Amino acid sequence: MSITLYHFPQSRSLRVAWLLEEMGLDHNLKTIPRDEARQYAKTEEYRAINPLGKFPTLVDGDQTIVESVAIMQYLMAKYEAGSLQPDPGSDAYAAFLQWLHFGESGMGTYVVMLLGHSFLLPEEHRVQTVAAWGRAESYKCLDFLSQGLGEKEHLCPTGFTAADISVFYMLFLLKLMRQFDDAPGNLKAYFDRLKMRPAWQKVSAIEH
Ligand SMILES: N[C@@H](CCC(=O)N[C@@H](CS)C(=O)NCC(=O)O)C(=O)O
Repeated sequence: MSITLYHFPQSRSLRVAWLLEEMGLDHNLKTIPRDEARQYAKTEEYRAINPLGKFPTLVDGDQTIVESVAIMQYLMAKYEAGSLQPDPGSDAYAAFLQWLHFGESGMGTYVVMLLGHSFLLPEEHRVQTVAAWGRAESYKCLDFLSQGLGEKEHLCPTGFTAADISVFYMLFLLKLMRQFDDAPGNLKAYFDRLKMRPAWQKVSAIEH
């Protein structure tokens, strides 16, 4: 069985690319350069794989799956996840699932609101109050994360897990937007620690 990840730089496919590296799973990375991604997403070839035209998409043999966090759960359930997820029967698993999903479901909406109304939309379609709302809600999420992290090195008491990968991506987006400077100190230190992981350094350097 061969695994192919459709990836474009700086997108949520980074989560999956990072996890694949941490798991040491053989895979093909089909990287679409950033300035070609929107065009490629509209092609018949890609629409046949992912009718939404979004990234990431993972193809694993006969399985095709979208949604970055769902793909992460799928990979960890199917292959050897090691310490990247706590034992489903353990106390740490609840915290793990919470943070794994919080990275996308809890936080994604607000960060994307800020991103859309500050950068992505054409200027004439940007609404300042929506951007401000996105920023305020994103910062509430950062406070919640900061409390959850406390003095720990990682979100789960068991150490580095896929939940850190999920959440890190949202911090990365805020950082790209230069909206991370006012984040709580423990989160800034957490971000700086995670970005030193060799697997992140490898996947974040991929441009095409
Ligand atoms: N919730 C989805 C979001 C997927 C998504 O919106 N991906 C963005 C990149 S981060 C995308 O493909 N954007 C291209 C577009 O909307 O044209 C996930 O986590 O995979």
